[in-house]
Amino acid sequence: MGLVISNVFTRLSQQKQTRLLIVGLDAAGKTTILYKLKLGEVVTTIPTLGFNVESVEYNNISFTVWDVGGQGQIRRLWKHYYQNTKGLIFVVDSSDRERIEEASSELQTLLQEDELRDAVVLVLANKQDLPTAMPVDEMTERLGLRTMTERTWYVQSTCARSGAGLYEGLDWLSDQISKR
Ligand SMILES: Nc1nc2c(ncn2[C@@H]2O[C@H](COP(=O)(O)OP(=O)(O)O)[C@@H](O)[C@H]2O)c(=O)[nH]1
Ligand SMILES: [Mg+2]
Repeated sequence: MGLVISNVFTRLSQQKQTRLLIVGLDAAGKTTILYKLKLGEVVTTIPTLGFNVESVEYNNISFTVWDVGGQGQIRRLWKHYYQNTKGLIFVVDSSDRERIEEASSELQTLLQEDELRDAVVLVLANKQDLPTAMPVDEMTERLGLRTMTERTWYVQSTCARSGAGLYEGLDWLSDQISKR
């Protein structure tokens, strides 16, 4: 995986600085993805109580990961991480039907952030190995992406545990970003 990923990100590494955000509801599989990619040492920081940020630097690319959802003060702190974001990777647990609407509304809220307006959007429909997982088509529909024509987005099915689909998704992302 490590080697393959280094190929995927070669193009991006040639750019000055690329920030990629990996966000989604808790338990979607973000941390699993981060470790699966084996990009380097994962550093966890806690800017304030209850808000965990994981980050990895890989060449000129920084990956920043946190859980979205919930209410209150914490939301305002997210903004500190929006600047220079070229790619938004939104991870969803495809088997979590109960929270798919919450995930959708979090994604829509993020997409309205001014500083994220130019970010390319990669949705990872994760946990596709589970028998109850919603297929990509249904995820696309439920996340309200079909009608979203003003953004560049893509939904990739993944299984973070095995790593399946991660390479394909990131390949699409780095391709889109390096085109800009
Ligand atoms: N079956 C299955 N479980 C997964 C997958 N990805 C993550 N998980 C599990 O889901 C749980 C939450 O994953 P984690 O990475 O901590 O989610 P995070 O809160 O988004 O960082 C863990 O028990 C993972 O092992 C997947 O693709 N398939
Ligand atoms: Mg996590």
